[in-house]
Amino acid sequence: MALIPAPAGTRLARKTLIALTGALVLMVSLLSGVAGAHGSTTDPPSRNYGCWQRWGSDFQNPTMAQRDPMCWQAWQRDTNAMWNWNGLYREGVAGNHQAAIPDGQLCSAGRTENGRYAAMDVPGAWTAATKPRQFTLTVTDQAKHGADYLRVYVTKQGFNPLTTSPRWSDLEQVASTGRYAPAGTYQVAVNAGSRTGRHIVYVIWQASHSDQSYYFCNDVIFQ
Ligand SMILES: [Cu+2]
Repeated sequence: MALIPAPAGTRLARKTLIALTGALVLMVSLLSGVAGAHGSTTDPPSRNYGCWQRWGSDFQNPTMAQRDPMCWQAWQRDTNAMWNWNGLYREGVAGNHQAAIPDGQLCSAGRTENGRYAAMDVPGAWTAATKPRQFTLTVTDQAKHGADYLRVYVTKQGFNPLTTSPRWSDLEQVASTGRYAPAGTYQVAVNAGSRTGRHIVYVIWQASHSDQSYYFCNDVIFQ
């Protein structure tokens, strides 16, 4: 009896089940690895967080190429940047952010992690959050690192995020905070002045547990 081969359909089903189980184990380990660590701007969403939030459960959907093309190119370039949306940081910068990050590479934190986040530097029609010119920005800290400070910059009026990856000189600082005790979220009031239209809000989160500095590009459209 044991020598009678299983019908082809059964064998296929068994192979599929094994493949699915393997994929599920991989997903669970990736997601649980992400869950306890680091953080990002979540409102407005950073490029890295927004692409994971919108497409993490549907990242192979080819309609992303039309509906959210900058996320599509990011997912195509390095899925690890998306699964690790909360790991966009550098270590040991000692507060010299401008020295550590070259112009044109602000959104990838100077191609940190061997360029894992390089797709964040590509200019284009990133999905942008509509915001009033005075709004509250939220950084989510899953790891409860705390913050020595948050610094918030906005691109100067006239800067075009559709065609240009920002330089430091394209930014104006609009907020700078003191320390935050470790918590799940940190908020800061932002006043973007008289700006209108599409802008990049750039955030530096200096974590307190060690010299770990996070850098986020957040696309907004001011009403
Ligand atoms: Cu961390």
